[in-house]
Amino acid sequence: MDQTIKTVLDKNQGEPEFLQAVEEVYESVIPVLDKKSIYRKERIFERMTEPERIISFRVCWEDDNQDVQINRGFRIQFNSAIGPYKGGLRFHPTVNHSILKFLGFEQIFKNALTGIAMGGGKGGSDFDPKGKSDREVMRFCQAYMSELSHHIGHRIDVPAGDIGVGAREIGYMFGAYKMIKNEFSGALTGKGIDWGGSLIRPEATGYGLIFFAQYMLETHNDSLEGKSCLVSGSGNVAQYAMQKILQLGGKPLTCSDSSGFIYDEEGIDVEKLEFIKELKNVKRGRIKEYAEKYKSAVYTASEKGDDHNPLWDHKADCAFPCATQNEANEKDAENMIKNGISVVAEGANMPISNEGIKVLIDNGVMYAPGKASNAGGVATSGLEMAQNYYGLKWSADQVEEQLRQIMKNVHDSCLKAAEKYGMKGNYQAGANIAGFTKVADSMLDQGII
Ligand code: NDP
Ligand code: 2IT
Repeated sequence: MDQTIKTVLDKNQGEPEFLQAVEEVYESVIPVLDKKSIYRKERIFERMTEPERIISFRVCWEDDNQDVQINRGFRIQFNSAIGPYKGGLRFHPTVNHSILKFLGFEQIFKNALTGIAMGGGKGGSDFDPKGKSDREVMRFCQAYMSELSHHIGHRIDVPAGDIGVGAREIGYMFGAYKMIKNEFSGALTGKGIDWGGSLIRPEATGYGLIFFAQYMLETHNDSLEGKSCLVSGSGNVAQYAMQKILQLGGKPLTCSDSSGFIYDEEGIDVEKLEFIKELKNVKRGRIKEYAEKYKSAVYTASEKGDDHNPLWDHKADCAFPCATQNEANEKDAENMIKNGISVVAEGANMPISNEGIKVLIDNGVMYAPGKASNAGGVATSGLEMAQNYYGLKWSADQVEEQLRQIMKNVHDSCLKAAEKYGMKGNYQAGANIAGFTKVADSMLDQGII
């Protein structure tokens, strides 16, 4: 093992998700580091893996029983070489330094790929919104923002949503930010349409993912029309991925939550998707209820300790993991191949293990890493920032057209970078190389900081 990666691995022991993300990028950029020796001399990779700032704080709030609750709040300002820190907030009990560092690290390259001037950041809390009343969520968000507000701003760091943070949470956090700072500005994205939000931001990650998959298929003179699709998750990304699959003539067969998944042999159509949206966004129910309503569907509960995820063990053409990190491993990748999957594009961040990715690529599956294929969310956040800054409001068609063009550019830059380094068609290598070189060159220009 060479010294560069060894230093990073040694320094970050006990942070498995972060190291997984670092190793994934490092493998791809070795040829770049070898070709341009100044990157190694200036220790660019080592500097990139060290966050510029980690903010860690206590969040105290009172629940509906008037009991005191204590959570941990974080914001990782990872890299500002190409713009202000930008990236989502995750509220989930598993949130810790390792998870947020992996997400913040990925965000650096993803944001660079969008072509918009945004640095990388991520934050969140181990707070679990599940089972909490709206008022409890509000009090938590206010308490969280009472500290976070000191560290963000529309030219400093602009958070948005991620797992457990949607329109409701952004609303409460924006309200708190405005009260604390006495300022109405675009310090958060994913805002409501009437108070500074952008049309198509809710749809953007899922739509962008499917545009990306469509561009991948087009390189083989193919399209999503008539393709059966396995989707995981049933939150923001999964819902709008399914919506765009349907608009392009494809057929979603599955979706899931952390308790289990449904397989609908007749396909999830527009009406069934509306049921899912209502179930997950309004009633905050479980995906199990889908199979109680639609008899064409079978529900399978997830089993703790299972060595694979049975959702991926169904015949289909495309797979779109849209739930969370490491939801598919090597065995799942083998199952995808056995079941005839030819396109895998990640909606979630790092949903497939590094071993799983290798299996897919070695077997000729067209594979897109999340930092490229889910970049539509943050890209549209960038469009929201631009509208806020100039006081503009673009129509849904205008935003969707820009999103489509950005996904095309991300797609093409992956292919171009991969080809330049002799790895034609390898989106993983291409995304890492294109994102890395842009940030690395900006860091070189700005000196040793
Ligand atoms: P949501 O909170 O809206 O939905 C998350 C979905 O994933 C839910 O169905 C949830 O199930 C499931 N899930 C969460 N944690 C786990 C777990 N540990 N095991 C199994 N299932 C789980 O989040 P998003 O849709 O916004 O995010 C999904 C993924 O997409 C994440 O990886 C996120 O980082 C990524 N992403 C999001 C973007 C965005 O704009 N929102 C942009 C780019 C990437 P349950 O309801 O049971 O928790
Ligand atoms: O992972 C991601 O790119 C997001 N959660 C969206 C970040 C953003 O700032 O819109």
